[in-house]
Amino acid sequence: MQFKRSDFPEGFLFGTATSSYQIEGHGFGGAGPTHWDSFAATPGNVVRAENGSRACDHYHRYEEDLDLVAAAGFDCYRFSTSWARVLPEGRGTPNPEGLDFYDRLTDAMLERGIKPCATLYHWELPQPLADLGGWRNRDITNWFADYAEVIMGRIGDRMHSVAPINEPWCVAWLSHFLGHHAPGLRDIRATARAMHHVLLGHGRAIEAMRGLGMKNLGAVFNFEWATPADDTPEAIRAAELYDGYYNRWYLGGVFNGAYPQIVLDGLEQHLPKNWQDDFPTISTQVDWCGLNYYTRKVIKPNNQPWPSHEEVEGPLPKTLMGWEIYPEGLYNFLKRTQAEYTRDLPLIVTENGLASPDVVANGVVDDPARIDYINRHLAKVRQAIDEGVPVDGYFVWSLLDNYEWALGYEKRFGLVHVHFETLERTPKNSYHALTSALKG
Ligand code: PNW
Repeated sequence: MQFKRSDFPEGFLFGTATSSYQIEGHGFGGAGPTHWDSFAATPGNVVRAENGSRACDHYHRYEEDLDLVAAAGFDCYRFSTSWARVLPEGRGTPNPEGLDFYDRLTDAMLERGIKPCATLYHWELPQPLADLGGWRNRDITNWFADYAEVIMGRIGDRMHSVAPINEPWCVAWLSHFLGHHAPGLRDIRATARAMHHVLLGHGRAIEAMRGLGMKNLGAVFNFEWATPADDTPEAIRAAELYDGYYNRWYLGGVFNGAYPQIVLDGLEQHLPKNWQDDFPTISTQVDWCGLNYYTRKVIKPNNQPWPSHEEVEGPLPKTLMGWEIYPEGLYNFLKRTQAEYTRDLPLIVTENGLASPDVVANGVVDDPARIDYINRHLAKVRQAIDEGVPVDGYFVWSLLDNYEWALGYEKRFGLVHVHFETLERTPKNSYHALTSALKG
């Protein structure tokens, strides 16, 4: 790595991130079924119809995995709790084994001097709630707040930070409009409702955790910088609309108590009645804002139904996901988020990383692309800090190669290679480089 810990301000936190369904293994230990199990079982949704039933078997290997987090010199570990493991029916009676697991996991972090940073929803909705309409059903906002209370009632006293929802755009748009993630819908009305309910659920969960006396509560968004394909007014407007429903909708709701008009123009008719009345809860005070950043998109208009635009291939080098590498986008978001939405609140880069073609050869995994990607993005974080943006931390996605959702186990984002038959962990060269940078 080109950077050293001492290049960043005193107290800047380095971490790495994972999520429950992507690493733990599911369907045992008293956990209930989730909509990702059923989505993955439907042919055509996921590469080779793979699911998270075994994943990295982190449920049984979490001590070894936390040893890896600690040995690299990370300050924090961003993990998620599985709603279906805590509440197998989604509501009602908690699963004691599930609560015990997160209790052990928390203590195992603290024993290693790692700060626990929790996310309550990283996408595996309990199937019984999916059957009731999931994020389309306004009742989910209450079920979610109840779940927040149950899990944080058990481990909340030991969390460094908590965010209710990982990436509201993915929960709403990717899953209800594009159909790429569970529940796999392509329905504008369902999308609009999910876009609103996911933020109301966020607000209700924050309020529930405040009720428990918790502090350092935040929100985690995923952002893609929208670049117009050319400088025609039509292309500029198309990129603005993309930016509106991808990025600004969620920031606007949570920090400014308002949705962007350019998106309302296409969606308002599908929102639930009296949606404005929910803003006091949606925009309840949070303590920090997390940004997950990977790439940008180049956008051009088309003649399809709203939003009447499409992505075109950009000219920049790409990762194995086909995502262009564009570190400037992270800088742009840090600057703009502070200026227009979060002002003095701390910003945290809660995810950044890439999929690369990593293979183990003689016990070594050489992944220079990952080292370069992290270096280039951290340089942009550094630049934003120098210009006065209060960025307090940076998390690499991900600790382990894991279940990459619709792409199954094919795409590897880990600092640590996982052999999905033997489950053997092999730290990649990026892991070793980070270790030297953090400890050196
Ligand atoms: C993030 N897209 O999600 C997630 O938080 C992780 O669970 C995931 O593994 C990581 O990025 C890498 O993909 C996204 O298709 C997943 O646009 C997919 C998309 C965006 C974000």
